[in-house]
Amino acid sequence: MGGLISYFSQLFGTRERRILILGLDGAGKTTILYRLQVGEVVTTIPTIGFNVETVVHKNLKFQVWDLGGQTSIRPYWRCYYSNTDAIIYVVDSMDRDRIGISKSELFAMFEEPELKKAVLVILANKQDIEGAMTVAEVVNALGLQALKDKKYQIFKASAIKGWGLDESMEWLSNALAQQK
Ligand code: G3D
Ligand code: MG
Repeated sequence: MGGLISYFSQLFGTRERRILILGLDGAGKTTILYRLQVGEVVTTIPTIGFNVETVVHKNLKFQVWDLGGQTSIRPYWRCYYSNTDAIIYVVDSMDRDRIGISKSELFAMFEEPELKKAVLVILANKQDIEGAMTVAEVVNALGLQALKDKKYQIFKASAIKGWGLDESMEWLSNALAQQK
């Protein structure tokens, strides 16, 4: 099998798990998806300006798209929200200019009833670049202190170097295993 998918093996044979990998464009989502080595990535374009990358391995389904940008396409995202078990929210720790937009997108997701019970993993990505925001800075900039009732964890990560992916996926897998 190989790759990080081995962390999720405890979930195989149970019900389907749906995991969304979200964040602004350029955050590193596609890089992470490939890095997870789940399987073949299939890209579909349900509507203009919005493409979805999907990877399925046994009963695990990962789907990726870019948040931010045109608000007119936002309603289409809802088609993908139902039965979401987890969200991997990827932040570009170098992108100080758009961390505020990333925050708004994150909090907009919490308004979605379908996503209320989803476990949240935040990856403060691009930690390999000198001058990147620290995890503490990302926590502050995203206003994560406001998340009182949400099950979440933030990790420092580098999709390029492979940092933080093992720990974060292990945490996620355990959190999902505890979900009813
Ligand atoms: P997205 O799918 O969220 O839009 P991508 O983002 O995965 O396409 O990544 C956007 C760019 O950031 C890519 O560079 C990618 O190589 C780079 N990147 C992703 N993760 C990291 C990281 O952890 N560290 C560094 N240094 N770069 C990263 P290009 O040049 O291909 O646009
Ligand atoms: Mg991408």
